[in-house]
Amino acid sequence: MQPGNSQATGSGTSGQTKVLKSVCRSCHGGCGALLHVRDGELIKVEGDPDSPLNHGRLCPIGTVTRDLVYHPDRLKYPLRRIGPRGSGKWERISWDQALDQISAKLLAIRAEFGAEAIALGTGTGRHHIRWVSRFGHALGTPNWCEPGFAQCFHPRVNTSILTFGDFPVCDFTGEVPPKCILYWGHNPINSGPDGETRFNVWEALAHNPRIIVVDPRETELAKRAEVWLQLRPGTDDALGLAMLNVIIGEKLYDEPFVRQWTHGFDALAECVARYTPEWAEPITWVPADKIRAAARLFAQTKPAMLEWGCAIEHTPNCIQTIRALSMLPALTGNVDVPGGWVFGMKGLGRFPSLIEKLSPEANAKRLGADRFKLLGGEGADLPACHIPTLLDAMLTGKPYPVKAFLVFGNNTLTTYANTSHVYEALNKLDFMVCADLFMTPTAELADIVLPAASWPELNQLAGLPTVAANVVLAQQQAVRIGECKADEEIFVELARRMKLDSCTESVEEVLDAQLASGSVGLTFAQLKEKGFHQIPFTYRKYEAAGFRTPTGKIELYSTRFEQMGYAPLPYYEEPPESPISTPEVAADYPLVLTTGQRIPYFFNSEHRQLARLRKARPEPLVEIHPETAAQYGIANGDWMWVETRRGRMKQKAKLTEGIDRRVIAAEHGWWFPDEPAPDYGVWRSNANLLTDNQPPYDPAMGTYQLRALLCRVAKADGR
Ligand SMILES: Nc1nc2c(c(=O)[nH]1)N[C@H]1C(S)=C(S)[C@@H](COP(=O)(O)OP(=O)(O)OC[C@H]3O[C@@H](n4cnc5c(=O)[nH]c(N)nc54)[C@H](O)[C@@H]3O)O[C@H]1N2
Ligand SMILES: Nc1nc2c(c(=O)[nH]1)N[C@H]1C(S)=C(S)[C@@H](COP(=O)(O)OP(=O)(O)OC[C@H]3O[C@@H](n4cnc5c(=O)[nH]c(N)nc54)[C@H](O)[C@@H]3O)O[C@H]1N2
Ligand code: SF4
Ligand SMILES: [Mo]
Repeated sequence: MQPGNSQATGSGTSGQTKVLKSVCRSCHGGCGALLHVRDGELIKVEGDPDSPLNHGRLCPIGTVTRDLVYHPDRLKYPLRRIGPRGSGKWERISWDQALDQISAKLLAIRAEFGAEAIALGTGTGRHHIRWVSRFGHALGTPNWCEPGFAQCFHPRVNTSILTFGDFPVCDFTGEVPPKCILYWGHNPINSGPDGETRFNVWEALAHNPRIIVVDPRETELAKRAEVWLQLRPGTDDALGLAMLNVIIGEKLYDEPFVRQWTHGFDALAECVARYTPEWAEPITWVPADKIRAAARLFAQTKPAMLEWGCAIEHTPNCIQTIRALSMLPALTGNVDVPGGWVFGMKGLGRFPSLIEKLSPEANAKRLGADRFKLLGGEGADLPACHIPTLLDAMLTGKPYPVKAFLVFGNNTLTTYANTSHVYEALNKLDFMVCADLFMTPTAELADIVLPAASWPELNQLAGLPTVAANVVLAQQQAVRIGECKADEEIFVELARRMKLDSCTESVEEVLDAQLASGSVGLTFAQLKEKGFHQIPFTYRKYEAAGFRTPTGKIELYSTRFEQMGYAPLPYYEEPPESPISTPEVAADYPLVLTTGQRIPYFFNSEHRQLARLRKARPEPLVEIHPETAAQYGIANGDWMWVETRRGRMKQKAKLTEGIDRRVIAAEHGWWFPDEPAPDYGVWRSNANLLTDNQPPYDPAMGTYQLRALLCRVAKADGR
């Protein structure tokens, strides 16, 4: 820890402790936090007891925030690479030098190849995520991306907006607790729901709801569940369609609601008639009678909510899976009701994304947007480019060259699928910049590395649940480490230096403008004092205004999908690599692989530096059934190879009866910051050495395959 390196904002006199209200952003965020500052140092971080989102609690990651802020390996000043790419040789430079060099290089690339030759990358749900596209739009490039975008949350958001006219979230903070929760491909005990806090989930569980879990692994929630559907990874859509078949076939739906508020029920009924539980059983490996039991329990217990996770978004049929699953609450009338799915109050206001700065020609150049309209085109809420198409453009110069990549908070080599392909593409770039808290194997490939401020070091707004924004919170700067800058500040300074005609206002001006366009009625300075603002909630908003879809109803039959050339009704498609679709591959790679079940101590590839967290999970774990392990001579705790057609990696075997004999589950995000630069062991235990970023993709979203692949295993000699 280096106390001399930090300085508190405000005027606390020596010895006096100042307590600032903020919001933790070490995951997707949301927990209210109290930052205790004395003599310019962050001395304590605790949960805010007043926050309706966590009632004073913090998870293991939030608890060690001080260790993160003051970690000796934090990047503290800008660096310029002095050896060849990947040589690990760096020199310290000033911010002026860094910004001048970046500015000159980007202007030169823009002049020679066009703005679209500059791409921007970021990470999931970051405080600055909207600023990445804002800066891109000001610069004139439509190409920004995030490895979760086609794979995480946004498929649910965009599909829901087209189906319901809005994005539904679970009503965790209302008066009425849910009586039934269906957890689908989601384990919020470990992860926290996307855009809501895990503590709200725990509070709902305290009311003893009836629980249904759809998961190939026996999680803590699966152990508590009344019905656990242990499906084959990647077959969620088949299971969802079979549940719809039961709900419609046995007339378990809410008939008056369906009649008045849905569009296309008869077409859906006809569509799912063939998807019987008996049809689904051999595909999903779930017995037909269990599928019936789950469908009946969900339909007959009210209020019920669907808590869905990213597992359903890690397959190339993700959009139709989401469409099918979203019809479970819709048909059972669990929409915008207390204790069910609700639409939020949108308190946060409109973020000035500067998308209007992109000309129609520039917009049309967004890589992949012509094919994947829910990702980058007319069906997208926040249009982004398609990562595999971007990587191809870096590699081949087609459809046009991409020369520069600016990465603000992503460890590309660990979280993009198919690491070897990604590595090859990044090595083709003319210019790469990484802003991060720490040096990473990805940042080692950059030309310039910038030190980013961590969450207690910066000002921002957060709206929880994400998209719904019923609670608006201020994140506020308590300290600053070294020469770190908030990503937002870096964008403003770069825009000014490049003499762009927008994105040059100060961060606080933008925060105020955003608040002014919402319903909170406070400036950022006022909200900081208050900490958070909760918007009074109303249910059944559709009764006054209808649903914001072309038909004014929930579109079981989607007119917008039809218009864009996508299937208006859900259908099942077998994963592209599976025992059924590629038996010839299965002959060599007989096991089904899923990756990425969340670890409570780390956020994706982060936090391996933090000793107190790493002690809880020193090494990566891969789950395997004891009988399968025995077949390959693998014992609990052995290092074990997992190999696919793309490559191999090793993790430590965790033998468990809670997984099917035919399934392997590997953790994602692994690298070893304690090992030598420039690789930091990223080629050893990284699940994305196994995953696939090649076609087929989801036809509407461009999603690739992370969770239903074929693999083989073998005992490894050691680490
Ligand atoms: N502590 C912590 N919290 C996190 C994260 C983290 O890394 N660490 N990551 C954040 C991110 S980016 C996200 S998207 C969320 C994700 O959080 P969740 O949505 O909860 O997702 P996971 O834990 O990845 O997976 C949930 C479950 O899906 C199961 N699963 C695997 N394959 C399949 C399948 O094919 N079908 C079904 N139905 N289930 C399957 C896994 O066994 C796992 O138990 O968590 C966020 N929160
Ligand atoms: N195999 C497999 N791959 C997956 C998944 C899976 O389940 N399986 N999950 C996918 C999903 S759902 C997602 S969302 C993505 C997640 O992918 P990302 O969200 O991109 O996560 P990371 O690659 O871990 O990148 C986070 C980086 O940001 C840095 N960082 C943290 N805070 C800040 C900050 O304030 N500013 C800056 N500049 N940097 C910061 C961290 O140090 C870290 O290096 O991964 C995807 N990849
Ligand atoms: S759940 Fe997320 S927001 Fe809450 S304390 Fe943990 S890391 Fe922070
Ligand atoms: Mo994610």
